[in-house]
Amino acid sequence: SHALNRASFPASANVSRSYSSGSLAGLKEILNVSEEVKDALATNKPVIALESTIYTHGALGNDLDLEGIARRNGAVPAVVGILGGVPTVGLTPEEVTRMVEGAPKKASRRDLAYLVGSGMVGRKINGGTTIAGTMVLARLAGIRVFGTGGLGGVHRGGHVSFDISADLTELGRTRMAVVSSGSKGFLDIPRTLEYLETQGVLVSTFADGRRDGHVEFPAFWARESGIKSPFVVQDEEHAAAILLAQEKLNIETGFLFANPIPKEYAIPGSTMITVIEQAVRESIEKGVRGSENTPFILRRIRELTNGASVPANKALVQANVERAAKIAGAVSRLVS
Ligand code: PSU
Ligand code: MN
Repeated sequence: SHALNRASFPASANVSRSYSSGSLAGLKEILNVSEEVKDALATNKPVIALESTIYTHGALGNDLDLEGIARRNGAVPAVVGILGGVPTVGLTPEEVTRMVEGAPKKASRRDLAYLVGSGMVGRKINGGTTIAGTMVLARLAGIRVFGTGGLGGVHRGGHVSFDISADLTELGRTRMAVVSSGSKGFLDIPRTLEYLETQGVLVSTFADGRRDGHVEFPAFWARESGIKSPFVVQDEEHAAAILLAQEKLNIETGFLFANPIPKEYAIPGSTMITVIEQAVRESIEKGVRGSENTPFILRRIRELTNGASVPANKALVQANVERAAKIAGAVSRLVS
């Protein structure tokens, strides 16, 4: 059953004969883009990417209504994931449910070809795409903006363990505007920002009426991290202009647009600190490594706060999706 089933390879997929770097030949047969998303992209309608790890490994529940929020703010939502080995941009809610119930893997950049290639030989695996995995597939589809919760980062002790999220290197190599609430407090935020600087990634925080010198990089549940944001972005149109400037400059690097959690949902850093320290300590004691570390810590934080972290997490993702939709709208207006 491990024998390569040639018949299952798309006939003209560019897999063996004429490999040429940078060519997108064969992509159409492999990447499944929904009709709605395809049509929106072809007609310059705003489209935003949404990730699926949030559903498969984030355990926030399935009542986030991110698609509804995108639509109410003028953008077509494109949930990205790997359904039965097929990389898909524009999953329906039913497809997401099927994926969540079908023993999904967490799919970052390194996992994509394994899951897709396995599907080609009849081993149909589901993959919830992380921010990095979502960026790769959404970029191939031609999407420019992506709304999500919290970016992965350099883990505490990451300068020793090397646990540094592939989200950071992906931002360094893939042009996509990622809207997140900064990085989670369980990460090493100063080193995460250093790493993004090395990768050439613009980090810019929405001003929300604050003066430029007074805007901190947000820390997920908290609006402030104690660290000044490298740059400040005034509004969605400003973000869109930066994105289009990058295209004109032909720089393939991505952006992080940080959107602080809505004030009424923010949890003070001091409240989270003991919980975060316990969750991180347990992950080290148990030797939780690799891709399992972030889901482990997220689950423990949820348990240790008796679920109190969940409404805040939901609210910030929803606010980021709204921002992303508005940025996509501004991009469409600027290029039309
Ligand atoms: N933040 C959350 N929930 C999540 C994640 C981040 O609040 O589910 C996911 C995202 O998909 C992110 C991934 O890309 O965790 C990072 O995992 P890692 O640290 O293994 O790269
Ligand atoms: Mn990691």
